[in-house]
Amino acid sequence: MLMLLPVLAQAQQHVTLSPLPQKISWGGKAFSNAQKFYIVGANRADSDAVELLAAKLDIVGVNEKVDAKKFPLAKPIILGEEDDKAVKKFKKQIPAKAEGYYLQVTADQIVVAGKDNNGTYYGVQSLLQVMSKPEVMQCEITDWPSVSCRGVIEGFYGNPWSHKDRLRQFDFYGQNKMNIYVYGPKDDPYHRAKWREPYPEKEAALLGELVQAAHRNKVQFVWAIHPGGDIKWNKADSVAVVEKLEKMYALGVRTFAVFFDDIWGEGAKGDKQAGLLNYVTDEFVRKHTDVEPLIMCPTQYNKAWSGGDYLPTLGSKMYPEVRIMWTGNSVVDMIEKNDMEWINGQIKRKAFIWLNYPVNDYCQSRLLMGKTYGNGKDIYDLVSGFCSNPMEYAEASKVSLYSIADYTWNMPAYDSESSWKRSLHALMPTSPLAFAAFCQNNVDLGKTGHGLRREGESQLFAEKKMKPAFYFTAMTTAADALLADSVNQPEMLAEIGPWVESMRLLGQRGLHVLQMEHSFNQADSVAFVGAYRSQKAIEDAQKRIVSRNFEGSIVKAKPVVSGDVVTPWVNEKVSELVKAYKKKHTYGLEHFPKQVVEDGQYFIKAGGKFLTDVQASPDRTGDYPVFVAERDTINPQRQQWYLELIATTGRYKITNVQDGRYINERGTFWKDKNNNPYDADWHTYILTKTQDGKFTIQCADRGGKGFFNVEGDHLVNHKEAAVFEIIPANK
Ligand code: LTM
Repeated sequence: MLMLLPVLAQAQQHVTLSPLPQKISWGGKAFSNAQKFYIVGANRADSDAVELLAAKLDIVGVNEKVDAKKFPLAKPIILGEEDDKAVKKFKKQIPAKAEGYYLQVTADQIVVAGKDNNGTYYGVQSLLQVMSKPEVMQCEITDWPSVSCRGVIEGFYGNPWSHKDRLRQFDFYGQNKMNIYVYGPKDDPYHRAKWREPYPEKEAALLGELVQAAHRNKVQFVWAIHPGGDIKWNKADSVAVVEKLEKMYALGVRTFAVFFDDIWGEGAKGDKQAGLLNYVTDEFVRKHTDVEPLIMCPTQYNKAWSGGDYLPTLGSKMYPEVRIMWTGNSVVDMIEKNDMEWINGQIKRKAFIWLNYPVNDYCQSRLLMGKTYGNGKDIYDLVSGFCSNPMEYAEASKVSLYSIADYTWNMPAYDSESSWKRSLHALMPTSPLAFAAFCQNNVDLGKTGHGLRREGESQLFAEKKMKPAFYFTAMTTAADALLADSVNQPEMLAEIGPWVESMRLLGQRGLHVLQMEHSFNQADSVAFVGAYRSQKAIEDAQKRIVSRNFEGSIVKAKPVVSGDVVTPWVNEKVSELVKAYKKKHTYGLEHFPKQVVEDGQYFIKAGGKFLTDVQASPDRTGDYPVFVAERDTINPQRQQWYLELIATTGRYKITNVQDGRYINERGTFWKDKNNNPYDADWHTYILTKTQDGKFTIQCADRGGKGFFNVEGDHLVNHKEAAVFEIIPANK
């Protein structure tokens, strides 16, 4: 038995394994990693584990056969599963948990003894990590997973991952002990829109290849069908589902899922869905001896959307072995113990978590590269599986997936901060610090309908722990380092490249804005205008960046970096400086966005009536300004609007003077007063003066190119423009 020195162990431990093992202790140096080995037990042990060892270590013999004369110093790796002869002596040390393993590294030998095949394979994966440094330390590990199904659901809208993306993912899952991958990209037509049709031959062959690659990495490949959009609840369609699954079975798939998310109408009926799942279980799953129980995604897949007897119907009518997916209290949510208890009670089984993070299909301009935090560390006994729905950027998603692997393997020990830091080193070993700087600036989603926010974006800047000049320089330096590293990390850089470039430009722009400030303070108008123009040119270049080219019509994202911290800071600084400059100087005014009306308070009139903020709804949410014939003499400010030119866009923001609410692109006020995000892309307008001195008001950028028009007594967004009088309020 190893002599373990727990205190010294910390100092000597050169490797932090990931996912963190359940029990690990370290001893002194065992040998160098240039060591040669032979495998004892290779003929019975898990063949993927044997192959992995052969591929990664210097194996000079298998099944004890080693030329002792030629390799007198070769050491044995004793390998096998619980009942194999080779590991018999270590049976007691093997944890009594599925996928568990015992690993021992001493100066004389290595033992990898798995509870089952996956266990042996995971033991080898841990061994490879232990051996990743030149000096290999003695150690003893007893390990098993917290959650039985740990992995990824490719379930997003947008560009499905490529074949190569997926192959790289499976290797990554194997290395990180994730054992399930659910195939359900919304934009694969044969998954959803054309669910009845078989895959064309070429695509079928590729899928077959994927299944094998997944299995080699001990990853169950789950193929999901999404028939709910147009299913008829009749025999023909039930048979069509089974026929399609049989085709996927022929390609090697052994676990299947049926999805009913994001549908309504006929397809959304709980009793019919339960009937179909039972039919497929009877007619397909149970007719094969090697098919796992089904997984289903319900239509009411989160608490906010639940109601009626839908979930209890699934719970009582669907065979208990069918696993039911669940995204939490809302579509995008982190999962806690109480939530699990609630849903498990409804469906009378342990829910299978579909975590909508780091998916970014609803906030495509952002990459979600921050810490993965917020899920309870006490839910491992309450879930039947835990899968993360990632971004369409497969490599970039690995920052979070690395932590999902860590979390699901050893939940009680999970630490989001340290896991995140380890992921940066693992994924960008040649430039971890630059990658950390990049990830720190790509954390938050901004305001979205789903409401999830992620904290810590550009923290050093936000908390003023670093001066802006240093911060901007650090951004450009980190971006340069990463772009230069595209040789080492081509796949990652191909995905994040546009954001890296955008970060580089943002840093540069920030430096020019500081130059503007300096020139303003020095009253150097030539330098001020020069710096303004430079930052503007950089901003324009930044706006031209789009994410990688995709085939077909699927949206390309316009990268946004530090969208809630550094970018708004820079924009506001430009506006503020230009405003101040215009008050004092006349030089170079033609370079700034055209001032169609001076910033100030105005009446806005159409057809002789005054646009008025009547505060129609008692809690002041969801209402809209209306045109009123009379001047409001009691609350005159309700009819006064503050028009302000945004120097970075040349568009105007229109805010009510009485209560500060701004008009959004629909001509209304934001519907939730507590969630009233101003966004210059949506909520600003181009004012154009007509020949008779009136104005048209056009929505701009993401708000579409429509104009404000008048319908009844209120504003509407229309392709035809109405003309408005914009009259200074002091007249
Ligand atoms: O979450 C589920 C069950 N379905 C869809 C996903 O396909 C999508 O990726 C996420 C995030 O937008 N939201 C969904 O509703």
